Parts: sequence; C-alpha cells; structure tokens
Amino acid sequence: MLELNKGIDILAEIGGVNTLDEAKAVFEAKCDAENLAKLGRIATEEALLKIANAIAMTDPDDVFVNTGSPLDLELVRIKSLDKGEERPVAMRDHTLHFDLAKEQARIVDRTFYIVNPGEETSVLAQKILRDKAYEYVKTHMPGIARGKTLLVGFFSRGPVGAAAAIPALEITTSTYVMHSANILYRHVYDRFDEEVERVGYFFTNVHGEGPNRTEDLPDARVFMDRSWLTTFSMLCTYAGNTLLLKKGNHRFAVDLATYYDREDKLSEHMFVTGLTGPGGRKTYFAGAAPSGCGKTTTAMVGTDFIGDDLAQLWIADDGTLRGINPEQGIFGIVRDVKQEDDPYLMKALREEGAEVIWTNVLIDVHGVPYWEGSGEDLPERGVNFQGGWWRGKMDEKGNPVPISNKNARCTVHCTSIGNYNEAAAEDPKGVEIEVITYSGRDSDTMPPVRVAKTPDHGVVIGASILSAATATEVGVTGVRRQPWANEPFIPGPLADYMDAQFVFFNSDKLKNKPIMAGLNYFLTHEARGGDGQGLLGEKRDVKVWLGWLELMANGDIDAINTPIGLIPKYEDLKELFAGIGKEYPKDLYDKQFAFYIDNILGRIDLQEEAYRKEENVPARLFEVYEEQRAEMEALKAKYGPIVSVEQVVEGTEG
Ligand code: SPV
Ligand code: MN
Repeated sequence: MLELNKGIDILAEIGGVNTLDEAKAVFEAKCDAENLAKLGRIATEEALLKIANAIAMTDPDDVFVNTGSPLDLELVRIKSLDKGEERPVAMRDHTLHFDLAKEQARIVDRTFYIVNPGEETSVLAQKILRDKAYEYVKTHMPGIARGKTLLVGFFSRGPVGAAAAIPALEITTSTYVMHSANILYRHVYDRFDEEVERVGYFFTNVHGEGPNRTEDLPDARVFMDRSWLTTFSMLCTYAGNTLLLKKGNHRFAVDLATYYDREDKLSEHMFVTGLTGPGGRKTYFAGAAPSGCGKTTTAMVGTDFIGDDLAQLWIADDGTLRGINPEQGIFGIVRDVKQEDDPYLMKALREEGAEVIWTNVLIDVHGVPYWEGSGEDLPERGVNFQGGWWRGKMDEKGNPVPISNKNARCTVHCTSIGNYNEAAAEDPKGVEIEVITYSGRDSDTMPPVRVAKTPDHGVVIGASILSAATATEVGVTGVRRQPWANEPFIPGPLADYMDAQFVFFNSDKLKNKPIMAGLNYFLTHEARGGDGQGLLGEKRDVKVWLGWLELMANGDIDAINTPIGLIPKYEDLKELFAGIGKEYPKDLYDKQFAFYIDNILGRIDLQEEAYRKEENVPARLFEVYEEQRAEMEALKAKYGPIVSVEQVVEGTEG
C-alpha cells in the first residue's frame, strides 16, 4: 500500500511556511531581485511552498534559481570551481570532484523509506517511522545551508510531455550536485507549471552536504518520504546519495507504477538502446542489470543509444510498449572502460568537446585523470580520493592502494556519446520497446541468452536475477538475489511489485508484446569442464546476443524450445559471429548452452525458498518454477546431470 499526503509533511512542519504570502516573505528575505523575478514566473503554489520551506529550514545566505539558461548553467560550474567542490582538469569543460574516502557509493545502511505506522516496505530495504524521521531531519537539517547559497532547479524526468515523464525540484547547497543535475536531467523551468498540471504531481529533493567532514558521515542520511514524494539528504556528497533526482525519485516512480498506475506503467533500472537489423530496421531494447554488471557497456553496443540506467515504460493507446530515459546523461562507472570495448565513451572522456565531471579517479600533476583498467599507461603518482598516491602505495593491511575507486564515475551528457540517437531519445512518444532483457553476473548456471516462452516466464526471469560479488566468484556463496536488478529501489513489498509485473506484461492493452530474455555474460571455463575462471565469452560477443534477440523479436528465425526458454540454434549464432569477424566453434556453443541441471535446480530452490518467506507472492511464480523443475528433472532422469543441446531437442520432442 501507498497513501499519498498521509501523516505530517516533514518539510512544511519544519519550515513552517503555510501560505503563499509567507512564502513570498521568505523569498524576499533571501533572494536578490533577479532570483526573485525567476521565482515569480513559477505559479504552482505547492512547488513555491516546498521551495520556501526548504529555504526556511536550511537558512542559506542566499538563493540561486537555476533556470537551465546557458548563463545559469555556466554560473553553476563557476560557483562549483570557486567553492572548491570541483577542480579544473587539463581538458576544457572537464572538472573533478572527490567524495570522502568513506563515502564512495550509496550508503545503503543509512538509507531509509519514511513510512506511516503499519506500512510495509520491501524486505530488502530499511524503513523509518515518520515521527522518528521528523526528529532526525529536525536535528540535522535546520541551518544546514548557513554560509552557503541554496540552489533550486526545475527538472523533468523524461522528455517534456511524455506520458511517463515526471517533473521534479532539486534543492541543494551543493554546486556539484546541481552541476551533475544540469548534465543528467532536462530543465523544465519554462514549462514547469504546465507539466505539474498535466502529470498531477512532482517530486521534491532537498539536500545539504553540511561541513563535508568524515566525522559527520555516521550521521549522514538519505530519507525518501513515500507519502509526500519528498527526499531529504544530509551530510553526504556522493551523487547516488545526494542527487536524488536519480535513484531517490526512481524509487518514487517505482512506487507510483506499482500502486497507482498499475497495468499502465513500469519504472525500471534498465538501459534503453536500439539495434539496427536487416534492411535498416530499428529494434529497441530495455535491459535490466544490477549496478556494476555491464549495463552501460551493453547499452552502448546498440546503434541507437538512448540511456544507460533508468527506463520509464508505458503502454501506448496503439498497444505498443513505449520507453523513455528519464535522464539525458550518464553517471557511469569508469573502471575497465577502455578503447577496444567502449570506443564511444572513451572518445567523450579523452577527446575535446564533451563536458565531463570526473569523480574519485586519480589526477596527475598535469591535471589528467586516470583510472583502473583503462589499458593506458598510468602515471607514477598523483592525487586521488584518498590523498597522495604513488605506484606501490600500500594500505594499513599491506594491500596495494588502487589508482581509482572501483565505483569512480564520470558524468557526461548523452549528446557526447557518438551513437546517441537524440531525436529518438527526446521524442515524447518514446521508442517502441520490442525486447526486454534481464542480466546478472552468473558464473555457472544460465546460458548466455534465452527467450522466455510466455510473459509469465519473462516475469520469472526478472524475479530470479542473481549476481556474484565479482566475475570470478563461483558457486552459491557470494551470490546475491537481485530481483529485476531493481531491488535496491523497490520501496514496497516485492510481492506487490511482482504482481504489477505480471499484470503489465499480460495486459490485454499490450498488443505488441515484447520478447523477454535472460542474458548472462559471465559463464566461466571452469564451470563448463575447462580450466580457470576466465570467461567463456568476450565483451564484444554482446553484439551477437543482442543481434540474435533482434532477429527473434522480428520473427526472422526459429529457436530451440527448452524448459527454461528458447535458446539459439548453432547455425544462427555462427552467422552472427561471422558478422563481427569472429569464428564461433561448435564446442564453445556446446559449452555455453548445455544444461548443468543440478545448478539450475539449485537456483530454482534458492529462489523459491527466499520467495516462500514472503507473504502474498503471486502463485504464478511458484507454478513456473514447478513446471521448470519437473521438466528439468525429466531431462536429468533420461540423460544425467549434464544435458547437451541435442539431447534437449530429442528429450523435449519425445
Ligand atoms: C547505481 O549504482 O546503480 C548507479 C549509480 O547507477 S547511483 O546513482 O549511485 O545509484
Ligand atoms: Mn544504476
């Protein structure tokens, strides 16, 4: 359940501003004439009250309203350099930001949903009762902007006018956060009132980084108020914790899709990308993958890149599935980004022309950023998120200190990515999604690609995503459940989210059903009777798996029917591999697509056991697992625990 506008509005309660007149008085006290005039062009009362309350609560020295004009964009960058949140980099329009060494990623232990008594949240998330959250915010946020400017921006999560686009306010003391928002999101200042009117609601995000000291990090919090669609972030700087237009608002969008727009909308942790098929046709994909499992790379393999992190999906009146990227930039991991695998991103990072914010990489004495796994020559010394760095530097435990954090990132506008299809990405009608993919990091069980036989089986693939901690970790230990790769961002019980997925993909309104597929790039030699933890495939093979799905989505080829989905025929893959200039030996195919039945059964057991612990999980999930288990056991009885593709064909025909 989710009830909007329930319980006290924490921001209004602390800010104490209740009327438009009171709001105007606050603006007059804190804004110069120019910024006052900018706010004067906004008519949405609820938004003005939110802004006034944020000002009243945080008590800044002054307020800067960011309209998204070229001048305002420039001013935010200058302010950030001036304030020292960012520093210049040797390349034009590049800057660098460091987060404290102890805050290099999302602080999941200090991230909470604000709930009303009796409201349930996902078993994989933390919640805090409204009155406790109120006390906490009241202790830490009043006056957090003293001595600083409070920046206010009006954004749209998606192309303005799109059915699934949602307007949002970003209110922050951090110039770095606002600079990031300028790159990652579309401004909607000029049409904010009209968009709120059309959509019916907007999100509000309030952030104060505080003094930015390590000793304050235990007190840092990320709160998402589900009922008031408002986030509070304090005493931290990492964009995943502070730029809550991104994952904070994604969580609200998931909530709304689950409880309010059921059967009409989904909000997913997915890339969106297009692939050009035979005859020049375009087929668009939306694909889920847990953080750090190659989502950005997969997205950029497409010929028509749209987005790498989030997707808002809906069913259009003509029965097609549409998708937009709520963002217009990437906040991408730089580790292992290298010329041969990521040419588009490398061009943006290494050649003049793009605006880039680097975070938590190494910068050398010439102001050049470097990162782990770039394949480039690395400098002898420099400065990174932990201070001075030199080759051979060891930590207290005697381990080498890496050159950059493994979650070091780059923030880049999509227009700086060579294969970005800007016209398609900006179209409020979205692109038609014909393929949905789910991937994880699975060293020993699932084949590289398989297509669900029915929408129900597709939902079950999404529900069953797993990831290991690293590509080389094998076995059940260290394997984490990652339902839909969206699990960190699902506020309500997983059962509710799952139900919404079954409803959406089975909807009669959805006339052009997408194919739904499982992808896995992480099978190792060891897991298929060979030696070592090296991968059976390479990054560039992704093009083949996507290419095969493109043909499947368009009904151009047949596939092999198996208990866990449709898998490719060798000949089709061979041809696709030839297209990327690569031999594809039959014995590699045999390894990649043979069934290791005990592993598959183990996976079904693991998932079933976990989902049995939760209430109200749709029975359909267990039915699909049961069907798959019975068919797998029948194959095992006939052929033993390792079953070849030929045996699967024979076994399922007979
Ligand atoms: C992720 O971790 O999935 C990201 C970066 O995309 S963050 O903004 O931290 O969520
Ligand atoms: Mn992400």
